[in-house]
Amino acid sequence: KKICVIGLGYIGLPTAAIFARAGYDIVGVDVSERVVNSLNKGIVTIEEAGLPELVKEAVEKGKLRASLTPEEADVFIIAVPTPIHEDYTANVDYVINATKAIVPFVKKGDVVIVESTIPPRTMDDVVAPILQEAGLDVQNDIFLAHCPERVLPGRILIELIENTRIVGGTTPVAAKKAADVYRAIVTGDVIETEALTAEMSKLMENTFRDVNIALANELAKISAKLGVNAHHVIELANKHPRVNIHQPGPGVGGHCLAVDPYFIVEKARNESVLIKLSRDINNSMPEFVVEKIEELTVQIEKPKIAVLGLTYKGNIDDVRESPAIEIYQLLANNPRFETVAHDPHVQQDQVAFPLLSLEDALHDANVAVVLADHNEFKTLNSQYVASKMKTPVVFDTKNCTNLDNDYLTLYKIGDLSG
Ligand code: SAJ
Repeated sequence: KKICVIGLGYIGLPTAAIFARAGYDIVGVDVSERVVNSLNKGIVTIEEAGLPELVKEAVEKGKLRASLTPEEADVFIIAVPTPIHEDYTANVDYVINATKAIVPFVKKGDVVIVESTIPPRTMDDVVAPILQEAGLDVQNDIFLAHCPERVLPGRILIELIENTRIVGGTTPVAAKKAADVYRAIVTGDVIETEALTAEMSKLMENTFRDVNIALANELAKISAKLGVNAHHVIELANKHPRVNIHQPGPGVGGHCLAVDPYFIVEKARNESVLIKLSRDINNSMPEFVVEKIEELTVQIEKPKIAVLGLTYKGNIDDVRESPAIEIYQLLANNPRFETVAHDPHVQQDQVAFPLLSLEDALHDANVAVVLADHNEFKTLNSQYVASKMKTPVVFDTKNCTNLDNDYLTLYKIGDLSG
């Protein structure tokens, strides 16, 4: 069997590699020449545990290759991004373009799967009509389904195989045919449903998390006001068997949690009150962090702030929608501060400002603010940090460091008592 995977990003590439390992012939399609050329040399351009080895092997065995244009195949998997417009509505242009690009190659009996996260009704209202208008009968001749990806960056290769998959067909037969594609590689359950239910369940998974994080972030703000340690409160409340308060932080980033809830809001604006408010609360966290940094440095004339961590979460290289970048910019735009940044996982060409080594960033700094829970920060040594800084103050917004108050003053997002 041959599979054509459109979009060789965080989802498409690992998916392509796993199917290739299972013995399928895979052609991966991407609009970027750089991505296509590197892949054909067996080189991976994204950071994900285990991926370089897997891709290299698949390419060497001739099971995986890349191309700028789609080809005939038995199965088409569309895994392109769905970014968000400035007015917080979904931009499904890449999904539309990918669907149009495969149209000339889709034949009777083929399975067409959209993995990209999409607003509810996109399969029925946008994707199906494109294929239909091109003369393909989506009720009978081809099998069209939405199978949302649900993997966690950093654990993609494990979760692609072990997680339960939801397959929403535009017809029951399509659901079955598409589900069978995944059953060849997935050890978790593969559940068949309708396209709209699949679209909505994917969006609600991330919305559930976003709303719960908003609750934790609100608790952090309340705790700052009342002078109570939010981290202790969470730990104790979570001893209850049915309570699971999430972790407060500098905001919610990434291209999933910070985006997907808006896809629901867009389609049911008046009804999505809590969902919208949660987005607003999480979006307010960078400002909250900067406010606290201002409070910590009122006495200092031109405080030097060392921003440690720019990715949207720990141990990845992804800076998309990262609240850390926003915090850096808020600080850098404020002439009161001298702001420097360090991130061991980010390359200089990913950001528009200079990246320093840890040592240079900490040198003579007044406050070090930890914005990502990278392993490198979890193991920071108190004496080392204190020895480099001018005034040894650390603000840990991820509650991840193991620094001790003997050598420096440690503030946390949920505990600003110092
Ligand atoms: N965060 C908190 N507090 C928490 C948990 C997370 O502030 O208690 C923050 C993180 O620091 C980060 C953001 O939330 O900025 C999102 O991180 P995440 O690890 O929760 O999720 P993502 O965006 O990397 O991946 C999510 C996952 N969804 C769920 O866990 C429900 C993943 O399974 C999805 O596949 C992915 O979105 C996606 O592509 O939709």
